[in-house]
Amino acid sequence: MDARKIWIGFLLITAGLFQCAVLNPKSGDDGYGLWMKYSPIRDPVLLETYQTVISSVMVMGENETSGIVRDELKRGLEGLLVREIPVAGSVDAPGVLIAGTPSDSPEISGVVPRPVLEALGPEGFTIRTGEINGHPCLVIAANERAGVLYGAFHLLRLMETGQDISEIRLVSTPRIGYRLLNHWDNLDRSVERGYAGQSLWKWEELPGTIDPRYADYARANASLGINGTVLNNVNANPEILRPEYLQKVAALADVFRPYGIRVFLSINFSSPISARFGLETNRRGGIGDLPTSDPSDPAVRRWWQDKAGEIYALIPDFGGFLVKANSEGMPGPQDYDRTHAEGANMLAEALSPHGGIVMWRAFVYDADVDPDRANRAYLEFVPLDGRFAPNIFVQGKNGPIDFQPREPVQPLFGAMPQTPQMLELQITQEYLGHSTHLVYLAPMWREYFDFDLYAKGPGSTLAGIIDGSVQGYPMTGIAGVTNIGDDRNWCGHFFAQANWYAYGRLAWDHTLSPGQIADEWIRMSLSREANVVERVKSMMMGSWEACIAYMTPLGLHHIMQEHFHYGPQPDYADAPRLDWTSVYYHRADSLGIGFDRTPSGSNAAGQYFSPLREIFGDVRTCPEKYLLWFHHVPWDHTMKSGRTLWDEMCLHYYEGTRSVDSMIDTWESLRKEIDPAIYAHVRDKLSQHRRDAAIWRDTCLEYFQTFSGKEIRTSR
Ligand code: BDP
Repeated sequence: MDARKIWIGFLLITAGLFQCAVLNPKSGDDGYGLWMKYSPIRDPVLLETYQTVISSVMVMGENETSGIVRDELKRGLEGLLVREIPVAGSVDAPGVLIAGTPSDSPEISGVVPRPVLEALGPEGFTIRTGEINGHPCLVIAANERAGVLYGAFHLLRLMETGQDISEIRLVSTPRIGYRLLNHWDNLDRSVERGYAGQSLWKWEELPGTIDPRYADYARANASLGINGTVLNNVNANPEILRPEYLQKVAALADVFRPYGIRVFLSINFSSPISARFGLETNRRGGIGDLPTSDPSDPAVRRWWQDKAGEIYALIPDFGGFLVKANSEGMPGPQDYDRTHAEGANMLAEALSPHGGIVMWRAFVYDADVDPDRANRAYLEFVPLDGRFAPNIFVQGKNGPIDFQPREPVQPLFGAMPQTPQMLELQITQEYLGHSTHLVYLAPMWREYFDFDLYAKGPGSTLAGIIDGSVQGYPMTGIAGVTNIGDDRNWCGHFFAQANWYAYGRLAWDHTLSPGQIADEWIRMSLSREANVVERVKSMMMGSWEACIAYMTPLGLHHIMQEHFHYGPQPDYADAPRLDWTSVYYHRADSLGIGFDRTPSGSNAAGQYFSPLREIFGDVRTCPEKYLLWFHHVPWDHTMKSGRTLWDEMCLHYYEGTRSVDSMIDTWESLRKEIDPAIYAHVRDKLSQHRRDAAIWRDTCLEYFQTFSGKEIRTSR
């Protein structure tokens, strides 16, 4: 063998060893287990208390869900308590954990008072201590099986986060009815705005092969109380409604059902059209045999009714349709001079006999409606209030533009009192650094939930509108555009798992604080050491404001790269339409910067209820976080700090990047206390994050400086 071959052999072996050491998930935590790690409780006092309260489990009922509950409790408790937890058949000793519904078990009705059970509704649960046959026991009770599962996960969460359960009397019910994930997954397994690999759904293998990961996905969602999932992209391919795809959808629904999760589909409004007809209004070609999809045409209505019948024959608990219509080139009722309401009502009519709903998106921004994109959804939808069938939600994004790092709340919320409005949040970080930047989104969602729209006077928060308490909606819903893909760690960035977690927790209970949610997530996913928890929490809690500061401070928005939406591109001007460009949004010129949305400009401020319209409309009262959203402000304008707008903007950009530096310092200080694989993964992400943040800062400031003509100040 010559020396060259020996050398190549040596290189190959070294590369192999490196791969095993660095890439082999077994060498550390690969993140697959999410927040359900159930690592042993180290605090001896706590361990002993828990061991006294629980020594065996008894899950009532013989059905798939009770099997899942039994397995989860056994797995969780054995992990946490480091001992075997036997399955009991009766209560003849202290410490039995009993879980079930009153119909599955007489013991439950004996130990949980009837009014408590009644107050739980279909999905709520109670966890309480009690006594059966003279023995102290712990009970998880719910009226429906999914509630028992939610209760089981909640008990494990309480234990993982070190809560006292020795005298527990807890009742928990969801504040919002439909708690959904929206997948923007395409049938070719690409994911629109997905940064964590391909779609989980292996359409080519379904329905014959069921990837075990589907159940893991359902389990993770059930642990948060998520009760539905829209499987495919809102830019929907009509193929999804073909019989062969419906078989695949039904196979997924079968996996999810025992976890309390219903499936929904995004549909293409042109589905009934034959590919032979009308390709101008039907950019993909439909799957039907009709020349039109006009909602007033009886044949079109019948087509949808038949399709609904076909779906429900396969999936009796099918949830309904999500629809993006007349938006970004998608077909819709306006192609036939019909309204959004007429289009939605046709689908609602088809689904209603089966109990299904329509989620009709309000993400529309037709340039003919108003010159300012921010005004358009309100102008199109408010006049339609009262014209939607009862099983329709109008689903709106949180802000009037598009999932920007920060937006004021979409003024449409609260302005359609007769139409249940569903809130759409984006968990995937389309505009917040994809799966590279560490941005914990719960503080952002908290700000949106707490935003007072004054729709019925003070206290009309977005949360109150969505949960129906402000306007009394008969049904309530929330959707989160997922960040999940087939990457081993599900979300691309380990910390992006916290956003999935936080979304689910807030969908169940929007009153939770971001700090509490972060605390739980860290303890369950990373470490229970108090000083690790505190340091990691500090990284998470400041991360959203940091991102805003180095990307789009003080109300700036949509100055990111065209289409890709990752890096900065403030000089982007060359689009087919002005309202797709950065210069349209920031409006920087020699006098100042920002979008005049006061009555002297586009008057988007005027779409809000009083006193918000006055507050936002006046540069003296407009909160500085929204300043450049609503006002074109001179570079020398004096800010609350006493600095000029220009200096303040420089300061924000620099403080944003400095926050990323301190996140890195904090993470490095944790090196010895964190699983090595997670440590290395996050460290690598953070170093790219730091580079990106500096690029954002320098690109934006250098570009805006060409207008302001002022010196860039890097510190206070
Ligand atoms: C934008 C995304 C685009 C989506 C669209 C939507 O850039 O990919 O299709 O929203 O929500 O944010 O329909």
